[in-house]
Amino acid sequence: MRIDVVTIFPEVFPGPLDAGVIGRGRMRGLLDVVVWDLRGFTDDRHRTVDEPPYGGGAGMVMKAEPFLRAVEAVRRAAGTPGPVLLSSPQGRRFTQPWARRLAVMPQLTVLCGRYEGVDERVAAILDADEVSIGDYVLSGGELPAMVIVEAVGRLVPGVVGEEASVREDSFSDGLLDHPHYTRPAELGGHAVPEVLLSGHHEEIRRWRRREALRRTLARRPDLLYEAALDDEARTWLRELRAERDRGSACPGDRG
Ligand code: 4GX
Repeated sequence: MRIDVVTIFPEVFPGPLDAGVIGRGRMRGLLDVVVWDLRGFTDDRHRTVDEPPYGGGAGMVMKAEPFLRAVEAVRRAAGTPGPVLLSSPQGRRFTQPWARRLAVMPQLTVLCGRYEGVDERVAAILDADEVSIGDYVLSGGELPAMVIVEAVGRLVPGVVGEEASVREDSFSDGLLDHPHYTRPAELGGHAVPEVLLSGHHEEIRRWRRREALRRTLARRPDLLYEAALDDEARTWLRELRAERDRGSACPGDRG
């Protein structure tokens, strides 16, 4: 897979994308990250990428033409053009299912905005999807672009060596992951749950799934609306909700 990134700060790449699983995936040619300097697509002496907003107000807005020219160059270079993303707090939330849909594409372009944003016509003309990595304000789209490359890149077949670790990840079934433990078996008065030392694979599977449900209910009940739960999980969830509500004044206040 090829991911093209358009930015006014090309020097911050590859940054963390040189390390670990993504770094190795790039080295092995499974993933190609190509970074483009937006200023290379300006046409004035000052290499201007921003202008004051029409209608007035604070800050600057990124001009459309450099982005449009950059994407034209990306499309010429990439051959097989894929979707264009624009990172923005106004975007739809980036999720694991979205990452999975992107990971089957041969190519992806991520545009990094700065300042107050990017001229609205960029997304309209390029049919770009605005994508938010979360509800907080950053000063540029470079970190979101890296987040997207990391989340999508590790889903490209072969990038993560062990297929099972992608399959068993948090969110793979729409729930949070279960707790993990490693040696020593006792630490600061905290013992590893007995069942994990028992060698009973079926009991371990059931414990993990139940703990994943417990955590999801406690921390991210919103995920339970979307999760595909089988009969076993729905039964446990009823038990876990009852357990929780026995200790609370106002059941129903939570998920
Ligand atoms: N998830 N930012 C983008 C400039 C900007 C604003 C509007 C396009 C439209 C962010 C986030 C994020 C800060 C990146 C503002 N560009 N991006 N930048 N949260 O906060 O994606």
